[in-house]
Amino acid sequence: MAGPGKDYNHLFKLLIIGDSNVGKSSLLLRFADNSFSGSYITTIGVDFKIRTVDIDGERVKLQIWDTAGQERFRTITSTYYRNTHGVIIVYDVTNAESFVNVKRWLNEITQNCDNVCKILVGNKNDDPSKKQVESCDAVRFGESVGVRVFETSAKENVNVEEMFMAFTHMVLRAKKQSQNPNRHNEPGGHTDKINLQKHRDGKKKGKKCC
Ligand SMILES: Nc1nc2c(ncn2[C@@H]2O[C@H](COP(=O)(O)OP(=O)(O)O)[C@@H](O)[C@H]2O)c(=O)[nH]1
Ligand SMILES: [Mg+2]
Repeated sequence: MAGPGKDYNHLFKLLIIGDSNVGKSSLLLRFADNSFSGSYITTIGVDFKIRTVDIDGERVKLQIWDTAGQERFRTITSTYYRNTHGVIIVYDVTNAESFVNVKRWLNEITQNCDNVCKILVGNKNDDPSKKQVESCDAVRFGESVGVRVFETSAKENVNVEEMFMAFTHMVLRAKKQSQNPNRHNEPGGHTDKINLQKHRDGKKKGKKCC
């Protein structure tokens, strides 16, 4: 139950980062638009939206921040990262360069946050003929840096809800583990599963990997 005067049990600040044009704002709109109270903060040039979700009977209020174009300069002011619980790093599966640049974003997170949850999201996964970043390469990279990978399409609403919910679970688990470190051996650590988009048409891809 939420405490008196509070409509939530947990409040998490999440960030969405990644190269320009990979679909960060589209992912946020897709996730938050059906039930949100949105704000646009012109003074600091950053946007955030709120969505509250239920996780195992607890109300988790997500304050999800989106950059307002500063990512074009490949760096974001360090105040943006302050008090962040989780960072969503987005690349575009149809743009190999945006995947290469994930390393830079990971470095920036390391420089600005200690102990933050991370998730890697390959967006625009809706046109196989344009795909430049193979799922297996993303998974291999994700495993090498200990970050779970999701492939999504904000355009076709594929895996977006699943990604945000799985990430919220991870952030909540991390909070509980930090409050009770003896529980750190519980199953379900952050590298245990890789969730990629299911092939909706049931067809197998020609290339086998992983
Ligand atoms: N095909 C496709 N296009 C997308 C998807 N998500 C975003 N876009 C398009 O990519 C462009 C950039 O999206 P935007 O959300 O502004 O990217 P941002 O700069 O990372 O915030 C826009 O033209 C979107 O319509 C997607 O899942 N699939
Ligand atoms: Mg944007």
